[in-house]
Amino acid sequence: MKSSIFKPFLFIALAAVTMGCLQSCKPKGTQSAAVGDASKAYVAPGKYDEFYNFVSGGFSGQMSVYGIPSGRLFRVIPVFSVDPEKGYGYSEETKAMLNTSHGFVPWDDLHHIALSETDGIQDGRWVFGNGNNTPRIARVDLKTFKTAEIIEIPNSAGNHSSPFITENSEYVVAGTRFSIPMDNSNGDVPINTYKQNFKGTVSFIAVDKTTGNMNIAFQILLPGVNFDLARAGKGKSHGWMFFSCYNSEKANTLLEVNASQKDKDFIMAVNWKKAEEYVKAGKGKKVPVKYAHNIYDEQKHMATSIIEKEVTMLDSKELADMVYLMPCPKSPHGCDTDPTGEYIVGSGKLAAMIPVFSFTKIQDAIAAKNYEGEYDGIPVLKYDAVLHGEVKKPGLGPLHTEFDDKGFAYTSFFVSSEIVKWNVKTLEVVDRVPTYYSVGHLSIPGGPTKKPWGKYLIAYNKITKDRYLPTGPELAQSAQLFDISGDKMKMILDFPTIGEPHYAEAIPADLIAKNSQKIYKIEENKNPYATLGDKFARVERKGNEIHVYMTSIRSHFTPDNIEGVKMGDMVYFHVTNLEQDWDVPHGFAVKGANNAELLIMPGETQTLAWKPEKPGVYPMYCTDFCSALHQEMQGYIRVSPAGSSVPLTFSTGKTEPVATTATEKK
Ligand code: RUQ
Ligand code: CUA
Repeated sequence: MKSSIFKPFLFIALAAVTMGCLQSCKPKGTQSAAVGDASKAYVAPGKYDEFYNFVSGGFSGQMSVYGIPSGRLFRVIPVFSVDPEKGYGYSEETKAMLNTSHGFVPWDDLHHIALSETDGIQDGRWVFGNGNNTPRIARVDLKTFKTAEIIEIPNSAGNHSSPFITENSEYVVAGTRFSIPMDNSNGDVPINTYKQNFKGTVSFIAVDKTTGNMNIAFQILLPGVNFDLARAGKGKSHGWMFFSCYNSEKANTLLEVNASQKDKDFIMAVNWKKAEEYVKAGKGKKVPVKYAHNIYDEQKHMATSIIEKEVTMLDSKELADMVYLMPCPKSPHGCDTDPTGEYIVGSGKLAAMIPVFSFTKIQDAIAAKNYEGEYDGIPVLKYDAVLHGEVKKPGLGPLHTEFDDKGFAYTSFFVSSEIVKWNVKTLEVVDRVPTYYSVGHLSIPGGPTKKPWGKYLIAYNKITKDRYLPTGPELAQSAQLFDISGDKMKMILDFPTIGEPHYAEAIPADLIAKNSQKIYKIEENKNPYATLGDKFARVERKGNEIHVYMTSIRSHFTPDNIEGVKMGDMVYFHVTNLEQDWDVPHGFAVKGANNAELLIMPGETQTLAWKPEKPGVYPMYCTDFCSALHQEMQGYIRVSPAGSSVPLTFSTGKTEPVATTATEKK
């Protein structure tokens, strides 16, 4: 029955593919079936959600955090973006987070999420995200939900197959989407010398077990193809990383045609344990590069940025037994490994089936040197020798696959706008359900790990069309929630997302909630500009710099009257929030600052820099409703002309004149 419903559509859509139409098609007559049973997604007021969902924000450069099953938005975490709500990228302490080898870059395109793992199970410590455009990997600390570290990736462009993580968080990987001339070569070459001059790399970024701090352990120099996605092996395939590659044609123009010539591209299998041996044996070349490494110090409440100068490069042409290629039809996008680590699923965007590779067969084929040839010096394994089997006629435009806890895989189909559930061992399709519309990534709690938690599946759709009230030319981006606890998938909720959602991960709430930090301890505040009590509040002049050491506590600033600032001065408000209660941030804003507010957490110090543009009296106030007298939490700062003799004074609670000048006497 299933096939009779879908065959006509499959036929039409296949015809569309052959005609070169790869836009998504909206399934006909689906609108009536598109209303879900939301009672299963209902979380009563005051009740908690069962899972956190960390969702990439695409071209917003952010990450957002939702509750599942309610779809309630809890937080937007700025990562590769400035955020006026939190002052991230605006405060002096956070600006360095967005430093790169070519300066301050306050935007990026964040596609993929990776939650840290221990023994192949999500451990709730960190979440990683990639920046595509200025190749970067970020780490967000899940105690504070703040971006804690950003590392730039040299020799890379369009950092897309990133950041995928190994089962003990040994590494997050980053693969270049664009092949390019390497950073330390002469890049001024004709574009059509692609085949001679362009190379690809993948980077293995080691993650410190205790601190989470990242460093680029090594890069692997590879043929000039495009790397798209990646997944770590797990269990029996731990020690391997799999990357999908397209453009094995090495086209440098009109890729939609020229990179779709060959029947098969590749899944690349990297034996990273072997790579580690080569690094240890000194087989890596030290390559001069330049990349920024930014770390936020939790005690100083301050980021530092250093520029690193070198990376270790392993050449795939010279070092044997490290990299293998498996033919994969046709322009593969997703590359996903099942919970056992035995099966590797390649999703060829232009293929009408899904190939599933077997790790055991890959090992056998390598041992028997069962190659069909070489590609730029890298052995290409025989397709039939490594194939577990193909999922036949699953749908059109397969993109990504997630796994549940019962041996099933769920693949998203962009062109036919549906999710298809299939049995990983038997490769039989057992269920399919439409999405509204044109799904990209999928997420099942624990879906990419050794231990999927199952229960829900979330689809992140590319097109919303008629799902929500219109909001002008651009509609809300959208996710859809499915109940997968039974045999059949059931849609139970639509919810809008921030930015374009790509990959997301979901994790049981208790793995994170129990560690969530409530305050910063004031006695641990090591910010060099901290003011650890009202009595230390002061204003100091250092040449043309005015440093205001200010405290905030319900409901006043100390000091709240400042005079003696002169034109040409740069004023730094170093505001320390003395509160030691959960959820009592204070804000800080001063009129005329061409910047953002500060939002200062309890026990934290943050700094706003302000250069006054003309003499006058400027109000300042707390921006976050903090008590019944929040509206009274305000003050003034007076700015005088450059040559003025107004002395530098500051006070709180003083009403007599603090300064007298000739003009005021009149
Ligand atoms: S991608 S919609 Cu940038 Cu992960 Cu597949
Ligand atoms: Cu402090 Cu409002």
